[in-house]
Amino acid sequence: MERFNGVDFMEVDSLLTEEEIAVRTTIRDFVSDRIMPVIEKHNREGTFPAHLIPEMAELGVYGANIEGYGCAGLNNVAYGLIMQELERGDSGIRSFVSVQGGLCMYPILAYGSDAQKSKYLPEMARGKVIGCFGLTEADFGSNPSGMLTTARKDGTSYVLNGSKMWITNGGIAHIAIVWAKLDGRIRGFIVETGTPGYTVRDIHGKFSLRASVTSELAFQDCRIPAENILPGAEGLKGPLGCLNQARYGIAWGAIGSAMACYQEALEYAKARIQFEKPIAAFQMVQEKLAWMIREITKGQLLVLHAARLKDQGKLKPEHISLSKMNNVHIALQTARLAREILGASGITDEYQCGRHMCNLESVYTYEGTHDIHTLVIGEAVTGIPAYK
Ligand code: TGC
Ligand code: FAD
Repeated sequence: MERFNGVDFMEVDSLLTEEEIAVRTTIRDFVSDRIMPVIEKHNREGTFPAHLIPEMAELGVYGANIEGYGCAGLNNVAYGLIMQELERGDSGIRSFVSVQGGLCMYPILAYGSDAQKSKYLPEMARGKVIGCFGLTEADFGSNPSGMLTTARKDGTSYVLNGSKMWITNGGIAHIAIVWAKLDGRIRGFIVETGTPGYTVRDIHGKFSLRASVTSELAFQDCRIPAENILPGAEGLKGPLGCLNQARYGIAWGAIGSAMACYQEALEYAKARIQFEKPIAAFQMVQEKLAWMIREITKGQLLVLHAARLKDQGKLKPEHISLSKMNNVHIALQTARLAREILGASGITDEYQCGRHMCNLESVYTYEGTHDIHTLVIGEAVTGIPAYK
């Protein structure tokens, strides 16, 4: 498979360590060799390339920034570069890894008991146990605090009732991290997916994230052992703490999609002849390419700074909101411009930009919509919440 050499207009690589570059090279090669040859087929057929799960475990991508439990223990730059490279392949692959690490391993690590950590984390790092994260409900997306799913203590069990919508990895998961109200307060539960009363229905007909499994989960008197509650999480800040991890990864991942689209548009523009010239020679095409590389470069610097702050324990939720919303926005615009530069060719899956463009529509909406992140930043700068 043809190598991808990355996009680095302003020597951003000079700010990376040798180890960070080595991690990136490993994942970049994996994406070129193992993801690119199969991704259009999976996207067309609407299937997730599950055969890659153990291969990605070998590379240490699940919970890669977690210390111990068989995880890679990388810093947050290397972790971000993994997300970037995976999303250069496809947002669905990065989603799978984000959910596994940021939304399922992280809550067990941060809020779980020692027994839960040793039971699940090593198996999850090895890709033997796959997780999904159930926060959103059909009527409670941006406003998860209104959720209707409940948990009731009954002897040595909790009994769950309700449903969750739009759940990544739902149909292929072995465990679900489910957020439900216990006596009116949001708590997290580990639900093993074979439990009686737990059902899953995959959502079809998606034009976005087609190479990712998205499902609805339903709980009808679903009885789980009392030890499956996450003891350290209470209130909405529990799930929002997990979203901080995954949103951070998305901010990096979006740059990967943008780099793929930019590279494709640049090569196409240099090769495509109209009016006896390569279209790259026209000012209006150059303006688009210049916009893309300008925004990609700013996005690269933004996430690199965010990563260094995260490694120092200084990254705040509003910094993550700014990084996620900015980078997904510019990635989506880059994909649209690339599609435009490719003309009619841009609407077929012989090229990547259309797939990235459709994927990024989901990325723009999930993990907090663009507008919700705008309001998070609005609250941070004014001190006034404007969600309600
Ligand atoms: P609010 O009253 O502001 O906050 C409730 C409590 O949470 C605390 N908090 C945070 N804690 C940690 N991290 C954050 N980012 C936090 N933001 C707020 C806050 O301090 C408070 O704590 P306490 O001690 O006072 O209880 O809550 P609100 O109900 O007004 O909502 C605020 C809002 C709108 C920002 C929040 O609900 C939100 O972020 N909504 C968006 C929902 C969302 O992002 N859903 C994502 C679902 S998962 C998903 O999409 C996975 S896709 C995965 C993939 O495939 O990659
Ligand atoms: P709504 O909340 O109904 O929003 C609709 C529109 O209204 C948006 O434009 C929004 O910005 C706007 N809006 C809402 N409130 C306000 C406000 N206060 N001010 C201004 N504008 C507002 N969830 C999970 O829990 N786990 C998962 O694994 C998961 N995976 C997903 C995978 C995919 C492919 C998709 C598409 C979604 C996934 N989600 C998941 C759900 C996702 O987090 C929600 O779709 C998202 O939070 C938005 O909720 P909603 O779709 O209900 O939109």
